[in-house]
Amino acid sequence: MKLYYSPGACSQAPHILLHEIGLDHDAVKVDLKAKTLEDGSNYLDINPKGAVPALQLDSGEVLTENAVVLQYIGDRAAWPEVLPPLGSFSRYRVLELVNFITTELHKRFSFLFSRDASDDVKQFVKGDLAKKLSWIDQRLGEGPFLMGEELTLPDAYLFVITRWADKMIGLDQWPNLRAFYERMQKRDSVRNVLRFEGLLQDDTPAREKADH
Ligand SMILES: N[C@@H](CCC(=O)N[C@@H](CS)C(=O)NCC(=O)O)C(=O)O
Repeated sequence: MKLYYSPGACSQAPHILLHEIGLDHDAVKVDLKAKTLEDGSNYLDINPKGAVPALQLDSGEVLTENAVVLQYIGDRAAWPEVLPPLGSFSRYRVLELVNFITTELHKRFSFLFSRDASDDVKQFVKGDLAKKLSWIDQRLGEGPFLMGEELTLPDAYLFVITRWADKMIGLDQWPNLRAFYERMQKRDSVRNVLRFEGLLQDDTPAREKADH
Protein backbone atom coordinates (compact mmCIF):
# COMPACT_ATOMS: atom_id res chain seq x y z
CA MET A 1 0.00 0.00 0.00
CA LYS A 2 1.02 3.59 -0.57
CA LEU A 3 0.52 6.48 1.85
CA TYR A 4 0.39 9.97 0.40
CA TYR A 5 1.69 12.37 3.03
CA SER A 6 3.01 15.84 3.66
CA PRO A 7 5.74 16.34 6.29
CA GLY A 8 4.25 17.18 9.70
CA ALA A 9 0.65 17.11 8.42
CA CYS A 10 -2.16 14.97 9.83
CA SER A 11 -0.98 12.19 7.50
CA GLN A 12 1.74 11.63 10.09
CA ALA A 13 -0.82 9.73 12.21
CA PRO A 14 -1.36 6.87 9.72
CA HIS A 15 2.34 7.04 8.89
CA ILE A 16 3.20 6.36 12.57
CA LEU A 17 0.54 3.67 12.79
CA LEU A 18 1.95 1.86 9.74
CA HIS A 19 5.32 1.77 11.51
CA GLU A 20 3.79 0.77 14.87
CA ILE A 21 2.12 -2.28 13.43
CA GLY A 22 4.87 -3.02 10.91
CA LEU A 23 2.80 -2.91 7.71
CA ASP A 24 4.84 -2.83 4.53
CA HIS A 25 4.19 0.40 2.66
CA ASP A 26 5.59 3.16 0.47
CA ALA A 27 5.25 6.79 1.48
CA VAL A 28 4.88 9.39 -1.27
CA LYS A 29 5.37 13.08 -0.54
CA VAL A 30 2.74 15.55 -1.70
CA ASP A 31 3.30 19.26 -2.29
CA LEU A 32 0.03 20.48 -0.80
CA LYS A 33 0.29 23.99 -2.27
CA ALA A 34 1.01 22.88 -5.84
CA LYS A 35 -1.04 19.63 -5.48
CA THR A 36 1.77 17.72 -7.14
CA LEU A 37 4.01 14.76 -6.34
CA GLU A 38 7.79 14.85 -6.56
CA ASP A 39 7.69 13.41 -10.09
CA GLY A 40 5.56 16.39 -11.13
CA SER A 41 2.34 14.41 -11.49
CA ASN A 42 -1.00 15.79 -10.37
CA TYR A 43 -2.05 14.74 -6.85
CA LEU A 44 -5.65 15.64 -7.68
CA ASP A 45 -5.68 12.57 -9.94
CA ILE A 46 -5.11 10.50 -6.77
CA ASN A 47 -7.30 12.47 -4.38
CA PRO A 48 -9.52 15.08 -6.07
CA LYS A 49 -10.14 16.61 -2.61
CA GLY A 50 -6.45 17.61 -2.61
CA ALA A 51 -5.82 16.74 1.04
CA VAL A 52 -3.57 14.22 2.73
CA PRO A 53 -3.69 11.50 3.89
CA ALA A 54 -4.68 9.22 1.05
CA LEU A 55 -3.99 5.52 1.21
CA GLN A 56 -3.72 3.67 -2.08
CA LEU A 57 -4.34 -0.03 -1.66
CA ASP A 58 -2.67 -2.71 -3.76
CA SER A 59 -6.01 -3.09 -5.58
CA GLY A 60 -5.67 0.55 -6.74
CA GLU A 61 -8.54 1.78 -4.52
CA VAL A 62 -7.76 5.09 -2.82
CA LEU A 63 -9.04 5.59 0.71
CA THR A 64 -9.18 9.10 2.20
CA GLU A 65 -10.26 10.78 5.48
CA ASN A 66 -7.85 10.31 8.31
CA ALA A 67 -10.30 8.76 10.76
CA VAL A 68 -11.18 6.06 8.23
CA VAL A 69 -7.63 5.52 6.96
CA LEU A 70 -6.59 4.90 10.57
CA GLN A 71 -9.36 2.34 11.02
CA TYR A 72 -8.40 0.54 7.83
CA ILE A 73 -4.78 0.26 8.99
CA GLY A 74 -5.82 -0.64 12.56
CA ASP A 75 -7.96 -3.51 11.30
CA ARG A 76 -4.86 -4.94 9.61
CA ALA A 77 -2.80 -5.13 12.81
CA ALA A 78 -1.76 -8.58 13.95
CA TRP A 79 -2.88 -7.82 17.52
CA PRO A 80 -6.31 -6.52 18.55
CA GLU A 81 -5.34 -3.87 21.11
CA VAL A 82 -4.57 -1.16 18.55
CA LEU A 83 -8.21 -1.36 17.32
CA PRO A 84 -10.35 -3.92 19.17
CA PRO A 85 -12.49 -6.12 16.87
CA LEU A 86 -16.16 -5.68 15.98
CA GLY A 87 -18.28 -6.88 18.88
CA SER A 88 -15.95 -5.48 21.50
CA PHE A 89 -17.29 -2.32 23.17
CA SER A 90 -13.80 -0.90 23.57
CA ARG A 91 -13.66 -0.59 19.75
CA TYR A 92 -16.23 2.19 20.05
CA ARG A 93 -14.25 3.90 22.83
CA VAL A 94 -11.20 3.93 20.54
CA LEU A 95 -13.24 5.29 17.61
CA GLU A 96 -14.92 7.86 19.88
CA LEU A 97 -11.47 9.29 20.63
CA VAL A 98 -10.43 9.26 16.96
CA ASN A 99 -13.61 11.15 16.09
CA PHE A 100 -13.05 13.70 18.85
CA ILE A 101 -9.51 14.35 17.63
CA THR A 102 -10.51 14.71 13.98
CA THR A 103 -13.57 16.92 14.49
CA GLU A 104 -12.80 18.89 17.64
CA LEU A 105 -9.02 19.28 17.52
CA HIS A 106 -7.60 18.70 14.04
CA LYS A 107 -9.99 20.97 12.16
CA ARG A 108 -9.56 23.85 14.62
CA PHE A 109 -5.82 23.80 13.98
CA SER A 110 -6.50 24.32 10.27
CA PHE A 111 -7.50 27.92 11.15
CA LEU A 112 -4.24 28.50 13.02
CA PHE A 113 -2.25 27.33 9.98
CA SER A 114 -4.29 29.42 7.54
CA ARG A 115 -2.75 32.58 6.06
CA ASP A 116 -6.25 33.88 5.40
CA ALA A 117 -7.53 33.71 8.99
CA SER A 118 -7.23 37.02 10.86
CA ASP A 119 -5.44 37.36 14.23
CA ASP A 120 -8.86 37.78 15.88
CA VAL A 121 -10.07 34.51 14.41
CA LYS A 122 -6.86 32.78 15.49
CA GLN A 123 -7.23 34.11 19.06
CA PHE A 124 -10.83 32.92 19.20
CA VAL A 125 -9.85 29.46 17.89
CA LYS A 126 -6.99 29.19 20.40
CA GLY A 127 -9.43 29.87 23.26
CA ASP A 128 -11.80 27.26 21.94
CA LEU A 129 -9.00 24.76 21.35
CA ALA A 130 -7.71 25.27 24.89
CA LYS A 131 -10.99 23.89 26.30
CA LYS A 132 -10.82 20.82 24.07
CA LEU A 133 -7.15 20.26 24.85
CA SER A 134 -7.94 20.49 28.57
CA TRP A 135 -10.54 17.75 28.18
CA ILE A 136 -8.15 15.42 26.38
CA ASP A 137 -5.38 16.22 28.86
CA GLN A 138 -7.70 15.06 31.68
CA ARG A 139 -8.88 12.05 29.71
CA LEU A 140 -5.29 11.02 29.10
CA GLY A 141 -4.25 11.48 32.73
CA GLU A 142 -0.94 9.81 33.40
CA GLY A 143 -1.59 7.44 30.52
CA PRO A 144 0.72 6.26 29.22
CA PHE A 145 -1.87 6.14 26.39
CA LEU A 146 -5.44 7.36 25.90
CA MET A 147 -6.89 3.89 26.49
CA GLY A 148 -4.47 3.09 29.33
CA GLU A 149 -1.56 0.72 28.95
CA GLU A 150 -1.80 -0.03 25.22
CA LEU A 151 -1.26 2.28 22.27
CA THR A 152 -4.40 2.52 20.11
CA LEU A 153 -5.29 4.46 16.94
CA PRO A 154 -5.95 7.86 18.56
CA ASP A 155 -2.53 7.96 20.21
CA ALA A 156 -0.83 8.28 16.81
CA TYR A 157 -3.26 11.08 15.93
CA LEU A 158 -2.86 12.79 19.32
CA PHE A 159 0.89 12.83 18.80
CA VAL A 160 0.39 14.97 15.68
CA ILE A 161 -1.95 17.29 17.58
CA THR A 162 0.43 17.70 20.53
CA ARG A 163 3.25 18.46 18.07
CA TRP A 164 1.11 21.20 16.51
CA ALA A 165 -0.03 22.48 19.93
CA ASP A 166 3.57 22.64 21.13
CA LYS A 167 4.47 24.83 18.16
CA MET A 168 1.38 27.01 17.91
CA ILE A 169 0.19 27.41 21.54
CA GLY A 170 2.69 25.73 23.87
CA LEU A 171 1.93 22.79 26.15
CA ASP A 172 2.53 24.47 29.53
CA GLN A 173 -1.14 24.32 30.50
CA TRP A 174 -1.37 20.61 29.78
CA PRO A 175 1.20 18.58 31.73
CA ASN A 176 -0.27 15.22 30.72
CA LEU A 177 -0.15 16.15 27.04
CA ARG A 178 3.41 17.40 27.43
CA ALA A 179 4.49 14.14 29.08
CA PHE A 180 2.67 12.16 26.37
CA TYR A 181 4.38 14.19 23.63
CA GLU A 182 7.79 13.54 25.17
CA ARG A 183 7.06 9.81 25.66
CA MET A 184 5.86 9.40 22.09
CA GLN A 185 8.95 11.11 20.67
CA LYS A 186 11.04 8.32 22.17
CA ARG A 187 9.19 5.57 20.28
CA ASP A 188 11.00 4.02 17.35
CA SER A 189 7.92 4.35 15.12
CA VAL A 190 7.72 8.08 15.79
CA ARG A 191 11.45 8.68 15.37
CA ASN A 192 11.49 6.72 12.12
CA VAL A 193 8.58 8.71 10.72
CA LEU A 194 9.97 12.07 11.86
CA ARG A 195 13.29 11.16 10.28
CA PHE A 196 11.63 10.00 7.04
CA GLU A 197 9.58 13.21 6.89
CA GLY A 198 12.74 15.28 7.47
CA LEU A 199 11.59 16.58 10.87
CA LEU A 200 13.97 14.95 13.33
CA GLN A 201 16.33 17.45 14.98
CA ASP A 202 18.37 15.10 17.19
CA ASP A 203 19.13 12.26 14.81
CA THR A 204 20.23 9.48 17.15
CA PRO A 205 19.59 6.20 15.29
CA ALA A 206 16.38 4.44 16.31
CA ARG A 207 16.56 0.72 17.18
CA GLU A 208 14.06 -0.16 14.48
CA LYS A 209 14.95 0.50 10.85
CA ALA A 210 12.44 2.37 8.69
CA ASP A 211 10.78 0.03 6.24
CA HIS A 212 10.87 2.42 3.34
N1 LIG B 1 -11.12 15.68 5.86
C1 LIG B 1 -9.73 15.35 5.70
C2 LIG B 1 -8.91 16.60 5.93
C3 LIG B 1 -7.44 16.31 6.00
C4 LIG B 1 -6.65 17.61 6.08
O1 LIG B 1 -7.14 18.62 6.61
N2 LIG B 1 -5.44 17.55 5.55
C5 LIG B 1 -4.63 18.75 5.47
C6 LIG B 1 -3.23 18.51 6.05
S1 LIG B 1 -3.33 18.23 7.82
C7 LIG B 1 -4.45 19.08 4.01
O2 LIG B 1 -4.14 18.22 3.21
N3 LIG B 1 -4.66 20.34 3.65
C8 LIG B 1 -4.50 20.81 2.32
C9 LIG B 1 -5.78 20.95 1.59
O3 LIG B 1 -6.85 20.53 2.12
O4 LIG B 1 -5.77 21.48 0.50
C10 LIG B 1 -9.32 14.24 6.66
O5 LIG B 1 -9.87 14.19 7.78
O6 LIG B 1 -8.48 13.42 6.29
